Amino acid sequence: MHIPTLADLERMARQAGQILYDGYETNHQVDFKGEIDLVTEIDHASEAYIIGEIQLHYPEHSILAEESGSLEGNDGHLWIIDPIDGTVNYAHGVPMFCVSIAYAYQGKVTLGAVYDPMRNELFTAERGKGAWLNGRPLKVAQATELKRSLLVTGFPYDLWSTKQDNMTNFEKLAKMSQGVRRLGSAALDLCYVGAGRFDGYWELSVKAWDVAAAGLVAEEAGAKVTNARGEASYLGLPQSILGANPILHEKIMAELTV
Ligand code: LIP
Repeated sequence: MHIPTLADLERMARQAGQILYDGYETNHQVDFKGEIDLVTEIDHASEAYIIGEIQLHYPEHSILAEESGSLEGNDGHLWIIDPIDGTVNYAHGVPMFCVSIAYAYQGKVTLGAVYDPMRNELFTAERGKGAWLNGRPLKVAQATELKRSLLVTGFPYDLWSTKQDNMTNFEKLAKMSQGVRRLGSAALDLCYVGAGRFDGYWELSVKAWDVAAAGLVAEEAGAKVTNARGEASYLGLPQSILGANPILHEKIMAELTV
């Protein structure tokens, strides 16, 4: 069966990123999936483009996409798509968002591409071969002490009501590290760990499409990426996640209340 190459994902991510870039400062049609969980017409346009490309070139493959849900096909070949990761930022004109495309073969993500069109930064990874930013190899930061680390996290869309609001973790780690940032895009958070910009990222409730591609980028750059309990699988729905170099990973995990 026809399977994609990393170059195929790069092309699709760049083209979808152009859709995001072209629509960035237009007036958006914003719909609400929840109190603070929104979607714009550009999310739909980006996702329609990506799904169209997959169904044209890989018609028998399965797809899991944030806005369209699951499109069943041969489950040995699964595409996991976030058409805009950082949708709230995008809707408010904050230039911190990306498109995320992952391909999984027999349940394991093998190819990933995360594209930030505002910075023209394309993060890519191929399992067992490495991770790159615009073609340059990536390597995680080597900080091993929390007090010398810059961390990043995020908060769920049910923040107003959930008991798992991550606030205790945020305060605790903010007082043990050089700081904890909240960018609003899980995919960029995790890619920035891979790039050594952040030393660690955790979040208590992310979706597979937020982190499938960026998790591979971080892993192939040398990070240990698990759920927040240290279990290997982090692609359940929804799932916690923790990524950092192996030494710091253990130190962050020891402080988290999940
Ligand atoms: C977002 C994540 C972010 C998380 C938000 C939301 P979206 O994804 O990237 O890290 O904190 O709750 O899940 O909705 O922009 O694709």
